[in-house]
Amino acid sequence: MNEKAGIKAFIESLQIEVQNNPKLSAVYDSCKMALVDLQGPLRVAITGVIKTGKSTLLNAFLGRYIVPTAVEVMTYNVNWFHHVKHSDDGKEKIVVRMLDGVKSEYSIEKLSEFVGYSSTHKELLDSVHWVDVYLNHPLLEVFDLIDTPGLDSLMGTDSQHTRDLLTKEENRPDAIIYLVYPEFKSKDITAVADFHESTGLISGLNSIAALTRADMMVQKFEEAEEKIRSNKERYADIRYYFLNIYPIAALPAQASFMLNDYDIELLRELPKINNIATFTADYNTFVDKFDWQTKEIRSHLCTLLSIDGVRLSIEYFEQNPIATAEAYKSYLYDFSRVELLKSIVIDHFGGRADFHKCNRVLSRLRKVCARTIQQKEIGHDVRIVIQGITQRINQLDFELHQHYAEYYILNDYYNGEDYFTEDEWEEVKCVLGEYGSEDFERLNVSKDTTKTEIQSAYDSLCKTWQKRAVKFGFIGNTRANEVSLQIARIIQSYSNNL
Ligand SMILES: Nc1nc2c(ncn2[C@@H]2O[C@H](COP(=O)(O)OP(=O)(O)OP(=O)(O)O)[C@@H](O)[C@H]2O)c(=O)[nH]1
Ligand SMILES: [Mg+2]
Repeated sequence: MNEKAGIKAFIESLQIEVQNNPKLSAVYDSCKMALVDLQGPLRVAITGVIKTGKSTLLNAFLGRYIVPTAVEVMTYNVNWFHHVKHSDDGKEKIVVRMLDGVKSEYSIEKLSEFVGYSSTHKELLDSVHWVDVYLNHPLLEVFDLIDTPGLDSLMGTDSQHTRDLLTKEENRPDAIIYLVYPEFKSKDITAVADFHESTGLISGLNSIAALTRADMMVQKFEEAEEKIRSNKERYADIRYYFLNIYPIAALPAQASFMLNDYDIELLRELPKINNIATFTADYNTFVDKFDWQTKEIRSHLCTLLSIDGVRLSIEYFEQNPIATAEAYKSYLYDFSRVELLKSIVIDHFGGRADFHKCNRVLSRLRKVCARTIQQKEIGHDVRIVIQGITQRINQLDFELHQHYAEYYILNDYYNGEDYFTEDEWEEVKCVLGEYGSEDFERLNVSKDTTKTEIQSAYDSLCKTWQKRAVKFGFIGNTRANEVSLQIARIIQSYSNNL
């Protein structure tokens, strides 16, 4: 039986054991919630301060314009995306959940009415708790995706809704993608630290950051990467919060499925116009002062691409005047690096879904037991029962630690443990899969390395860690000694499984 199945079986039997004891009703409720959680997909929230491009990235991930986006503050309520197979009638739809508990269903097209900000129906928006969206998309088979209002929104109760929703036990996401633009600022650090405190959630194990809108930077991705480097130096805490920070440009990815053939033919014409660089100097010049097509068309192109994307397209058609529309769309999509982020998210979160879920379920159950045992009125017999349950939880937790030893080692890194040097930690992160779980990625060697070479690299790395274990043992650093031995064992298991 695997870990998840073992935990599920334990919770099922516990639920039966406590169901008729009113003093253990909280444990019963926690079991019920745990069983739902264990079989549901991992929940990934896209979060960050306002206007970082959260909704645009969500649309880009789904390859469909579903969540409204805008230059002004837009997302007012949480949109929770589920695969259509979880909808009660198997159909695509939205289910609006009001704060008073009432639920109503609408077609997907109505989504913006319930989540997009509008001063005219603010009262309605304020009475929405969140919106469930059921959609037919393969990515949603792996994760639920949650689009959130900006964490620092000043427009009313929306930020509070986000915090309440995301920090409540039953709704808490398992992982987050944190977006920043144009770089990390102290308010991001505050928002992340705050979120971490209320959920205990953010660590590199389940959080990834992305620096967005790289297309708007003069030097594009080069500049974004430089910003990431200097941000990591300036805010040392970033290393504990996130696996890494990846630069992206979600708007060109969204444009790749929003632009129609007519739009593309117009863009192809632009490089032929004299002094085009002057007319595309900024948004206002392009939309208000450029005598080409209509103002509506110019503004439409800027909405889909932004002025930076228009310039990018001019450059592309200058170099590829007869490229097909498909080739141009692929260019936009590849440029965005959204696919790379998506594959990192799938690999990093998807591969660890069971671990995150088991961990969450056990820690929540343990908390409920701890709360219950403190109640004076429960009596001696119930106290003994809870002690027994806690012992079983501890045993399962111990087995989880054995089975997922690598994640607990990585957790030490993200918790700032310094029993290894920075270089040793980098080696640990790499071999334990933080930069990809293929053998060549774990060993940081080229993709075409042969199986024999991989084997011998694993064996030699295993020996290195055994030697380090001896060294740490010799100097009396027991934790480093113990973890080094664990690492050597894990590497040995990779080698054995080749
Ligand atoms: N140039 C460029 N613009 C972008 C990019 N991503 C988003 N935008 C633009 O930035 C604005 C905000 O994007 P949204 O996706 O609505 O941002 P958000 O974080 O969801 O905003 P709120 O929900 O209001 O907090 C829109 O005008 C987008 O078109 C990008 O990668 N490049
Ligand atoms: Mg939004």
